[in-house]
Amino acid sequence: MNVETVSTAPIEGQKPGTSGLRKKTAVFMKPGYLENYVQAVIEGVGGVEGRTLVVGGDGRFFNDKAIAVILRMLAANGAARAIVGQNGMLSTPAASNLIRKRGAFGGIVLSASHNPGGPEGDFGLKFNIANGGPAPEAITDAIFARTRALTEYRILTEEAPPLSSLGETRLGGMIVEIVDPVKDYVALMETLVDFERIRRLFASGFSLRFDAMHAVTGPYAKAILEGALGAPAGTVVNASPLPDFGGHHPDPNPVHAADLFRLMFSPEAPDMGAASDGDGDRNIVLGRGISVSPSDSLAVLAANIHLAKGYGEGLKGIARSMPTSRAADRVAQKLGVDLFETPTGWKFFGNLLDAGRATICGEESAGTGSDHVREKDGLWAVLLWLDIVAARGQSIAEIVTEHWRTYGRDYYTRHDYEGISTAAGDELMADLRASLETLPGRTFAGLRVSVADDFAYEDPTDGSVTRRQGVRVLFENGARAVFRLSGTGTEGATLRVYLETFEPDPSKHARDPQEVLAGVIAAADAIAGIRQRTGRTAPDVVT
Ligand code: VG1
Ligand code: CO
Repeated sequence: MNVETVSTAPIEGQKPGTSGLRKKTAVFMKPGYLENYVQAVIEGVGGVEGRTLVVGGDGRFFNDKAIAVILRMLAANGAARAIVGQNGMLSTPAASNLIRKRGAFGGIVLSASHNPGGPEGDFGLKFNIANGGPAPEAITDAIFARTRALTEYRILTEEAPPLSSLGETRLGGMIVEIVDPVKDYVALMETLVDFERIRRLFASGFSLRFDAMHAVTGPYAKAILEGALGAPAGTVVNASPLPDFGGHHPDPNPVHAADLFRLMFSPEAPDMGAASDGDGDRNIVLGRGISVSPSDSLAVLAANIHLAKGYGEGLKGIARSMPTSRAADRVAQKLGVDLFETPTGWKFFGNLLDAGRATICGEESAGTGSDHVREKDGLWAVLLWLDIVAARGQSIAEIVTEHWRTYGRDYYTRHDYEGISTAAGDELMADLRASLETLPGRTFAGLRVSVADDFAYEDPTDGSVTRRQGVRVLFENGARAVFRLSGTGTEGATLRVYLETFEPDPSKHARDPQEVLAGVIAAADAIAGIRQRTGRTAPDVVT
């Protein structure tokens, strides 16, 4: 085998964020950029000699070329086997499943998730560890440290094999095994939800539209929904993955999945609408005339999960990211199980799931998952909803409104200010942090602050501490505003403002969240000076 050792020098800014390294595609395609980072990953995780790794991505532009380089580098660094999704495709949850099922050392997942793809779009690379989950901070820190000290990388001179035909080939001393990306995932889903019951639901005329947004879930959704579960052909739309996602952002929010949202609020609405994102880990669920906020979705799924086939024993605990609404806390309290509040990003759930302390996890950003893998899982959440709908024989709207009647409603919205200058974003957060001690007792837009802090998390399983995870402001009426900067963007800064308030009275549950939260929105602006500092009069995205 011909290994070339190429001298190189550290490249600035190869720092993994909320979910791996994300950059403009053009940056990733610069000579040596990908190679440097992959070598740093290999060294940061302690080497890959003799090890098995899973490799795949969401099929975006540069996916195949990047995989070819990664395979040559894994082989040159002594890996024993690479398990690769056919044509380089693996959804994030399917990659997580494969790592676990095959007992791999870890995996390299290529995606920038909900960010647009293409030569002008974004690209990303994330390392997942043996439990199938994103590398925890100790490892991402080690990877970053390697990026700053690198002097050479190793790559095979031989070309990588084509990724189109299933089976094993050899690349240097490494076996490249191309696998069907869908098969194992379908088998896993069958153990978690009742396929027979959902089949009967579709046979009875239940209608669904699943929008795969030209991203990786298309083939999975077609195989499961239209194949195994017998939903009519055409249930899955935008089902063929495209390298540029058809020019759209594969983000299942009201802005980028506007067609689906419009349909679900129109007279032609099917019984259920759903969509996933670029790499298949996010989900949004809608009923006729109702969009289920992801925070509510977590709470409803937690409250009903015992009805699903794979969760008859109920929950060990519930975990949510800090900015996610407190709806899930009410369910945990009623069930008498623990509720864990973690920083944003799936990497913080892994330890809780491994330790058997949580069964279901969720984030307000359209992410839900369980202990079946170590990533959030878009299609799984949709299937779980279907199983619950089938078991309860009620519509999505009925299930959600009944949930609110039982637990009260946590009105919730997130306002994103995208592409503001890094300086404005940093200054806003720095000033907020500096004012924390003086906020309690003061009144903004009529709301009095009771507590303000910067969220820090101590992992209950290993004691590791993660600080500065977002500024929380609690008001005396129980409302909450949270401020943080996105860690997945590739240009400037994105400010996320998370706003919520609790309404126990069922006669007040049918209101528009933006109206109900108008006071909290005004108070958040008064506290942080958003309009004045960003020059924006309205958020770019409201979820
Ligand atoms: C965002 C979301 C976060 C999610 C992360 C990765 O991070 O807020 O909840 O875990 O994306 O999701 P940030 O730092 O931009 O707020 V995905 O589907 O992009 O892998
Ligand atoms: Co994603």
